[in-house]
Amino acid sequence: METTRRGLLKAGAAVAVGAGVLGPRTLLPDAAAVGETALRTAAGRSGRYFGSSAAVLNLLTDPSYADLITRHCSVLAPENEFKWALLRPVPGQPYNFLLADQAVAWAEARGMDVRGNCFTWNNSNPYWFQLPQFFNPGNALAVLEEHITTVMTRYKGRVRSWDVVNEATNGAGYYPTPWAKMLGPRYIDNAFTIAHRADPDAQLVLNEYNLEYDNRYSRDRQAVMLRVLDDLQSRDVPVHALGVQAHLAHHAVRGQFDPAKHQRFLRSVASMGLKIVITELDITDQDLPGDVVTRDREIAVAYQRYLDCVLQVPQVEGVVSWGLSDKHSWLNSSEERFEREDGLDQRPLPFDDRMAAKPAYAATARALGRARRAAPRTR
Ligand code: 9MR
Repeated sequence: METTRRGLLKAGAAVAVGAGVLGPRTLLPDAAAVGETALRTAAGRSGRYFGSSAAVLNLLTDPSYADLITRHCSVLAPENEFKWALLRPVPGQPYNFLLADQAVAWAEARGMDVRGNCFTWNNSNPYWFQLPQFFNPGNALAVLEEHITTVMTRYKGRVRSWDVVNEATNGAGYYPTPWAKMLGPRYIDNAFTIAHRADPDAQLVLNEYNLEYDNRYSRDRQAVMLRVLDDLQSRDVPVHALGVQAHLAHHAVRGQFDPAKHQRFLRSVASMGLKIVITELDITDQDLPGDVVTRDREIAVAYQRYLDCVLQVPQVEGVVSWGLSDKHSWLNSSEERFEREDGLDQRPLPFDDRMAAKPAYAATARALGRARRAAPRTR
């Protein structure tokens, strides 16, 4: 996530503080009523998958978290292990596949599919992208090709879906990522073409954030995204799915989310023959009071609202949560912390920091349970 979005989420939260909480509480099931159905089982009933990101070090060192992910997920998205800075910290030196290999092996041992996040992004890049002797307009395409080809060839047939291009747009057009600066916006064509050559069977995803709301910023981003996808298709660029990150904020799901309009946007994407993956779902709670019961209830209402909307669209093929327990959410990690004014940890995920199901779990299970049947998978 980059600065603009962080700022927006915080600004929105500040406005919403003190606005009170609303929501169709009576519609919410509690965890006991749903039982503790595995979320992947609930998702499977409509032909979908349910997954989560996780840092492999957390999976290897926190057995209760490993059990939770194993039980509920049919897809693992290694949270950072495929990022450029980790795989290729030093130019000219061998790749460091240690953690990525462990993550893929962990998932395979449990029969889980893997989602790769991500190749080109503005963030998580190695320091040498800033040094012209290593990264410049003359060699950027070769650097891109070598990297994507090496990584995808290593995991060919083992990573089913890749976020080839991440966070490429803003409300006005293309976001000035290092790639856009070096190669112009056609770096997107290059990245997808290279990826398709490396593993023709892999699902190739354009992954984007803040496409969800009915506010000006999100609407502009949706319009840009439809244009970008249309342009890519007109040039036969092999993009197979749109990744909708769904890093949501409670106040925005409550006040700036119009399910009918969002479905319309998703259907426009689907009408282009593309699939849609919900790639990074979580819901921040800065605007809510500290009281855990209220917070958890309102976050669950937001989960229900969002998932009931997107799961009516058959081309939404699956949901990946960005972490499963609040204990390991990036929103609470020291580097990325999304501060609440009261200093409390965020509670953005379906399970609490002791791996106990929260109302958001029940809301997720219920939304998955009444989802419309998914269109058949093509990849
Ligand atoms: O959750 C990830 C966090 O641990 C990392 O420090 C951060 C930077 O690499 O990336 C976070 O994940 C991001 C994902 O890769 C792309 N979409 C936004 C996610 C949240 O920033």
